[in-house]
Amino acid sequence: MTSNKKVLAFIEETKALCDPKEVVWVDGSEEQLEAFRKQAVEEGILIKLNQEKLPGCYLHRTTQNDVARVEGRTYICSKNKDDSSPINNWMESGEAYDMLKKLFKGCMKGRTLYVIPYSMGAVGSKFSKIGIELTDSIYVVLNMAIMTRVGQKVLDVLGDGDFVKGLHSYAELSEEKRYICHFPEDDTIISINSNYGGNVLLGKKCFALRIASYLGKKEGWMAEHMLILGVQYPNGETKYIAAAFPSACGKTNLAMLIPPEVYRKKGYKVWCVGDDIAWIRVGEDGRLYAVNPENGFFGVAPGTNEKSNPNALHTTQKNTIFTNVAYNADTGTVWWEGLDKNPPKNGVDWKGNPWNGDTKDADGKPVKGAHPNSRFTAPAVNCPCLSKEFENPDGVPLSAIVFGGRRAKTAPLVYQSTSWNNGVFVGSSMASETTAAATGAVGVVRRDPMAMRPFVGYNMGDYFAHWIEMGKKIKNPPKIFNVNWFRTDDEGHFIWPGFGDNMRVLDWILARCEDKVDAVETPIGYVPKAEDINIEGLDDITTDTVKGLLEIDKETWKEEAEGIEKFYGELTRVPQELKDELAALKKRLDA
Ligand code: GTP
Ligand code: SPV
Ligand code: MN
Repeated sequence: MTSNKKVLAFIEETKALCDPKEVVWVDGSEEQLEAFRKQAVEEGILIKLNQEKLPGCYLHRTTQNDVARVEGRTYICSKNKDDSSPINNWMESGEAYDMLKKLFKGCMKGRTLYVIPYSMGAVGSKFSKIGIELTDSIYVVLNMAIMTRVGQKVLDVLGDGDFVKGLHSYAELSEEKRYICHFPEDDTIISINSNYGGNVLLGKKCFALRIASYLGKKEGWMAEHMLILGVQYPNGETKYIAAAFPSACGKTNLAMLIPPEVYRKKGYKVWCVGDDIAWIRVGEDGRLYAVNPENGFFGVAPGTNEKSNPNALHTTQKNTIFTNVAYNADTGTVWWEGLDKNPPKNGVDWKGNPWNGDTKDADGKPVKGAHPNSRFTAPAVNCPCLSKEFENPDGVPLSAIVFGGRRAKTAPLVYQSTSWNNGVFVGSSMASETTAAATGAVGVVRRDPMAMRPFVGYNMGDYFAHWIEMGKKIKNPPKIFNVNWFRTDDEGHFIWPGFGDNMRVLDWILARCEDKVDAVETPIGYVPKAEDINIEGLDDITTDTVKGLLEIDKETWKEEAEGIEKFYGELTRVPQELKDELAALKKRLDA
């Protein structure tokens, strides 16, 4: 498979520590993957779904204590504490290795150790990076084979080169002994006692964000929690946008957006390049270029339906692994809240209990069929709106960068920052209500800079400084915006229709990038004139509604500025440029 000494040594070390019964290399062939699927079904890890309705599709249920990323047990490990962030967990590297070694000792006894060589980015492209994940989980193998490019072809490209080491064992799935540790200084990730998504598919958040953000800082590029999409105009031209929203705040939905009829009739199309992660570099022409390093989508199932996101739904109709959704025992298919109005009559919920749409718990409360963070793992090639630039190793040029989150009040539907540094300030001060994508309380507003709070592999202040530094290198920087699809009325209903209708906001954003539309200057930045948001074909939205959505309440924003100041106070190494931006905002609000 390979003569790379570092790979072989990594495997030998792991064998000695974990004591697996055998080592199996993942070669990436369909025959081998099919054998793995068969084995996983035999072992009860996967349920084979109705192959006529859902060819190549399987269902997996995790243990009930292992359903989301565990930020409380996710660590950045470095020599010095201040090289991580006060808002993230830190462990001294040596201490962390010692602690983990004890937990891994003999943990794979009687199990198979799988070797997964994988490439983040198109295999062999100059911006791609290679990882080797060693795992005892066949579920991880099958998911990694969808989410990344895996197998012998990756080893061939690796040759004698360096790679990111990833070691994973589901061990005992013990919550108390669960650790997701990153050693950016050693290109190493170690994860134990989970078998869920972002905790264990080490190419995703662990490598492509935490390790890669650190590499990006060192090497002069950026790893961001961003979707990438292209808006194709009726004249055939396509403009690209990257957008950072926190987990479960609408990246997959926006990335696969279908424009409303008024736009479709004119010939507008939207193409998906990526739905979660962007690696961004400065191109020779002084613009920013973004690639999606992943090869599949690990998307939130609940709420995905024929109306909200038909492209995502279509993407999951073959060769997909569903995790923690409900099972329809009559049809051999899957169901989740918000799919349609026909929950299975003879179903099984995500916990494995008999379930139908009317099932109640002991207190008479409705029981959910699917976990709120249930997911689909689907190949990118399935996506009907996949961009033809998906595999382009040079990436796509960005016209705009968009930040956004869930804010019931405060943030308007959209506004534009006034400069690169002001845009970095807007990103750094983002806040959003927490979601089910991570364990912990849901719906609590927290600061989530650039949607990267859980994903920066080094000091957050240094990360901000890196953004400022990048700005100096970009001759033609993209314009930076902020959006909020989640403003609510007094009864708590979302005011903006969202989903496909977000096209109307993208339209304004791109018009601003080309100086084709005016804006109103406010203390926080440029806001659209209400009449410049196209509401043609929307039944419940008037120009007055849009006015309301764009309103900026000075008193609320003064509180917001206080909140930002408090947040900066919790960090170290916040660049002076951002403190200046904050001071200027306060001054404008007081004027
Ligand atoms: P991660 O995969 O965790 O990074 O999530 P994501 O950012 O890709 O979020 P996703 O697109 O999966 O959406 C998460 C939830 O937000 C789903 O329940 C959607 O239904 C909901 N959502 C997405 N877009 C909109 C929108 O425009 N308006 C409203 N109201 N809800 C939305
Ligand atoms: C997220 O939480 O942002 C996700 C899902 O995309 S996970 O892979 O678990 O990180
Ligand atoms: Mn995500």
